[in-house]
This record gives sequence, structure tokens and C-alpha cells, in this order.
Amino acid sequence: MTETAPTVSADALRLGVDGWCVLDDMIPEGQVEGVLESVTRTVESSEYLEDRNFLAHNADFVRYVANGRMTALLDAIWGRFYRVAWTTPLILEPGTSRGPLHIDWPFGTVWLPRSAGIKAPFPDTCLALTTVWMLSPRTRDTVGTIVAPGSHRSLVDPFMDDRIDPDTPHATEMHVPWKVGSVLVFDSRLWHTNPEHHGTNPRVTVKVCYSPWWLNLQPLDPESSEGKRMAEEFGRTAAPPMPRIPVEAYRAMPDEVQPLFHHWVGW
Ligand SMILES: O=C(O)CCC(=O)C(=O)O
Repeated sequence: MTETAPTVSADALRLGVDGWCVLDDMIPEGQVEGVLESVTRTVESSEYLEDRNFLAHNADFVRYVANGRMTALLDAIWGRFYRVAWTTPLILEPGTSRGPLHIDWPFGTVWLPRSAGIKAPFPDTCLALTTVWMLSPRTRDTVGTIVAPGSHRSLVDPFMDDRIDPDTPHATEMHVPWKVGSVLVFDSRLWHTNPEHHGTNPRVTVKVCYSPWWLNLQPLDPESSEGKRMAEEFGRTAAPPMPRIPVEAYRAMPDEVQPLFHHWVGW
């Protein structure tokens, strides 16, 4: 290696080869219980149930999304200018079944409301990183996301390929280890799904999708012209609808977090 060769971190290497990696201790042990309670309260609140604007009603979780280990990874992949595309809490109630293998926005088919209509074979480049923030305490029944390592390089959507049955477990799939306060990071082209959940309590995670500055996020706004056009064509909203962030919620974010959300403020 020459002196000018870029340094590729172990996390970035794993993302490239396997399509996923886990960053541990992203929410400190002494704080994660408070974040879990706060997210649970928000998700059950009438305000959230009415407008599904998580960031408008919860200021506690977002404080962590610019953690230095995460931003170092984003920097290694895309350079300094990245942002958050979408954020959504994801609760698995006891009795939830395993989902079908799928990929996340902006890839994906019209089957899920997560598609931006990109045709396979996909470009072999990472356009978005989905992250799953593990908030529930670890128990025997609380297990990690199901992933098919390396499937991000298949460049196909498991829902649109005759060789794949999304409802049948893939031969090499595995559960990501569940560690409270850790974050699963994966290329949004990676085949993945939620595990079944048999715990007595809901399994609480928050998903945050990061993207480089040059990815067009407008279709995520259901009021945007692209969002409306895609919804019309696919018969439903073409992406996870992301309501704009109220100015007060944006101003309450820590300084290092604000640049990740500035583009989505409803000024
Ligand atoms: O529940 C999880 O572990 C994550 C599942 C997920 O990311 C999905 O279904 O898109």
C-alpha cells in the first residue's frame, strides 16, 4: 500500500464484503433504558399516531445519530457530505411472524411502500445505508434482524426474481447478534427481514437511513411532485413517507445532529 492509499476501516470493509456490520455501544449502557422508554411513550402517543412524525414528537433518540463512529463510517464511504434520508421507529409486538426477505429504499419493488422504482440489475454502489438501533433489553426471545450476507452484490430484488422465494429462508441467512445499544448498519440492497418475535414485551428498534448528499430524497415527501407521481404510478406512496421536521424540533437537536436534518426542515 502506498502512503496515499485510502485507509478503509474494518467496518467499511465488512459493509463492502458482507453488506452489513454492527457498531456496538452507540447508546451508552446507562442511557439506553431512558431512550427505550421515551421512544415507547412517543410511539403510543396520540400526537404520533395522528401524524407519524417521529422527529416532531421525540427529541431523545435523535441525539445519538451523529455518534462519531457512525459519522466516521459514513465519511469513509461517501466523504463528508451525507445526511439522514428517513427515520422511523419499528416495534415488533409479541406474536409477530418473520417477514419476507426484502431490500430497502431507494431500491425495492412496488410490493413494499419503499420503492423508488430503480430497475434491476441495480448499480453496484451503495446509495443508502439502513441502520437498526437496538433499544429493547436482550432476552432469550429478543433476536436480531435476519440478513443474507453478501446479497447486496446480487443487484436484484428478492421480490422480482424468479429464482428467489422471499418467504423461504435463504440458505446462508443469519440473525445479526442482538445487543442493546448497538446498531446494525447495512447496505439498503441487502436482503433482510424482521425475525419472528415471541417475547412478552414489544421489541423496539428505530431505523435510520443515511444517504450521500447527491441522492434525491424528494420522493420521500408525500407532498413533493416526485412523491405524488410515484404514488400515482405504483398505486401507493412510493417511499416511507417522511413528514417535514418542524423548525422547533430541528432547533432542539444538538449542533452536530442538525446538519444531518437541515434539508428536511419545514421552514
Ligand atoms: O426488525 C428488524 O430487526 C429490522 C427489520 C427491517 O429492517 C425491515 O423489515 O425492513
